[in-house]
Amino acid sequence: MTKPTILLTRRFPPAVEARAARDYDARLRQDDTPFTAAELARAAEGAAGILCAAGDPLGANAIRQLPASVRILATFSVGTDHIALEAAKARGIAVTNTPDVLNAATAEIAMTLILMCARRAGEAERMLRDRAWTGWTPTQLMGVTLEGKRLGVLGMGRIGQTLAHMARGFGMEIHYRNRSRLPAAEERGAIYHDSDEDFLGAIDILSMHIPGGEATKGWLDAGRITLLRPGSIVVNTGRGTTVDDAALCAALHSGHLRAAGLDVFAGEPKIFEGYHNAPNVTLLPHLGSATEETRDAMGFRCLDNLDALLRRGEEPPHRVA
Ligand code: 8YV
Repeated sequence: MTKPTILLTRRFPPAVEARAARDYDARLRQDDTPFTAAELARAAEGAAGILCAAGDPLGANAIRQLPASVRILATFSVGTDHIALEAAKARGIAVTNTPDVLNAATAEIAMTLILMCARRAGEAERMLRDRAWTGWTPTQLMGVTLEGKRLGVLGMGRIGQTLAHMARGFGMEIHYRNRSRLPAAEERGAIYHDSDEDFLGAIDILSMHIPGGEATKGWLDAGRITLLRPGSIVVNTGRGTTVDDAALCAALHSGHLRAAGLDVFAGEPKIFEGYHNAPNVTLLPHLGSATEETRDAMGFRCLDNLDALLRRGEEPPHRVA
């Protein structure tokens, strides 16, 4: 039996590329820069599946240009906001994602940012690198301790719940805002809020885990930031588009917010200019899922989905469109 052809749009972990090459006529890339829409269409000529990632051109226009051979887009991400799902549906192209396998890694990055913000680790590290440390003092770089603080999880899905579990280990009290209240077994004592006002006014640290897209664009705007208590911390590991960057920067400069930790940005890899000189912001380059274990598991999940449709003619297990 001839192997189906798939295109891998980026360089993926070696174990993922090896499995792809074993089971498919796999088009691997040496160059790791994202294709343009026209390049993607050309590279996918004759391919039945595309293993793609965030940053690839998968808007409606690019999907319309894909060759007729393409039956499935398996994205190496849980988020699908970079893909025009309706356009894929209209073309009869299945879309799959990689839920669950990145819960721990992404929650770890949220916890990293919470710790860095609370303990001013970014500022402190920059001070040493700048050769600006003149010696220990009793009041130098005082942060806040996490024990007893109220963590507000916005979007209590799988990643949010994993973070809540970690934060309980630091002695934090968990509050959450979600589309709907979770069953008690998943809530595990976390306090549900049915309005943004209640939620934002009740917490010390906001951790954002909501998807991107039109519905959540600019969710954390000036009005909602005002609802946070003075001295609060904001962390975002979901999607950058959910934050109004100018409003967040203004609240950092005014001191209304103690600190912010961001792993995701609108318009990545460019970031809002104001973040470059805000002293109390910690910036990471979208590291959420970047562990060896997780990136292998994400790639294998993509291949499981491709296998289901292209090698066995079955419904892919993680189909989102
Ligand atoms: C991905 C992510 O690795 O899964 C997601 O939604 O944000 C990341 O962890 C990245 O988007 C590459 O596709």
